[in-house]
Amino acid sequence: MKRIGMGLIGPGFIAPHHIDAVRRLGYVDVVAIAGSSSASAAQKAKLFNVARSYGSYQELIADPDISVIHNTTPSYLHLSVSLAILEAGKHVISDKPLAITAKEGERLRDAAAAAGVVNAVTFNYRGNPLVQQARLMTEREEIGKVFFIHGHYLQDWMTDDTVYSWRSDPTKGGVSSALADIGSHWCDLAEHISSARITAVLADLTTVVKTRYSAGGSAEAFSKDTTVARTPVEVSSEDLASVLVRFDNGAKGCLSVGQVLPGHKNGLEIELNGRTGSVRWNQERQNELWIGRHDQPNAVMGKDPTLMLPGATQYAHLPAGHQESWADAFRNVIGDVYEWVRTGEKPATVCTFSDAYRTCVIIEAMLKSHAAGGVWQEVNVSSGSEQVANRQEAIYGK
Ligand code: SOE
Repeated sequence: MKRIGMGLIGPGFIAPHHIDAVRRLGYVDVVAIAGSSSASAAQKAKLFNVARSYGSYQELIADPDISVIHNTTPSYLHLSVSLAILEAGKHVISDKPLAITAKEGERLRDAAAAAGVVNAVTFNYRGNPLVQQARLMTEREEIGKVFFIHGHYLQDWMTDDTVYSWRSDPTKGGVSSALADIGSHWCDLAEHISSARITAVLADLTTVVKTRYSAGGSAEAFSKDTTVARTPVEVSSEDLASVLVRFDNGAKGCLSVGQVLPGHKNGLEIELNGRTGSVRWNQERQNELWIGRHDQPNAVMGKDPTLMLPGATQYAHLPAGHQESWADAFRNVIGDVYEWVRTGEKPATVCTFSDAYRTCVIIEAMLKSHAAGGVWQEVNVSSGSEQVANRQEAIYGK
């Protein structure tokens, strides 16, 4: 198989998972890493056993051995870095959210369509085998017409007021915290599993921890360094949100999101209720899918490739009873994007810049709804040039 050269810009918290995922594919070479300085990039390159390092993203983009670039910079840099990658005609994989505003997301969607290259955003929970099982069951109407989609994404890593990273700084993480960081995952999953689109939202937001104590610099997410002097910072972004949701197929929904909820680590849960059955998936019990019935006993389906629907089985790599994990699902998402790079055919599971732009608009609608005093806010997605999924000539120079 033809080998593909990959480069990564922004070697922070999530970077090793991108590198691990591409290495597991077997046909991708991690060519180089770019960081904010030559020294930090060189140090990370050594840590990840990568031969080349660059002190600027422009140098990495210009490297002729690299054709796919992963943008794992803090959210405020997504726009400039992804635009530069697209302008160079290279394939781009961006971390979520696509951008810190819907306007920026729209620019990226349009630039990706114009470039005709592979473009994807790592809404990684799509890669879980039982998420795909739930999506396919819903598509085959195994739970009937879906009328209610609800759930939550609850975390506690920001409970302590000494947790302060770029994610709480509106100039770097955007004005939204909980909704943009994790509410976005739930919205993406709700649309992906149901194939319905969120059309309106009504949101109530709260900042529970209003003052945080910054250790300065660019602390990474989950950093708890207690050895440094700290300065107080007033926080404006929400760390708690309750949202009502309406979908274009008539379904209703509700969602709770929080980052300061003691005991909740990575509690992403989604349930779809249809007229003949229900499905529920919880990230912390990701090898199980709850299937609810009114006229039969309920069931918990374990991840088992021999029992899963065609189309979902390839996301499971181990037999029944062998637990798979966050990193395996992440690898699946990255694997699907490289499949698109390799073949020119986009797998249904890939979240494109166009899909992720929708999510930016949904999150912004939630912020607007709250700012207007808690009123229904429509999700107004601008029309743009169609996604150029198969522009083989642009990608492969045919
Ligand atoms: C931090 O809140 C975080 O790492 C998110 O950024 C991820 O997207 C989520 O998967 C887990 O939590």
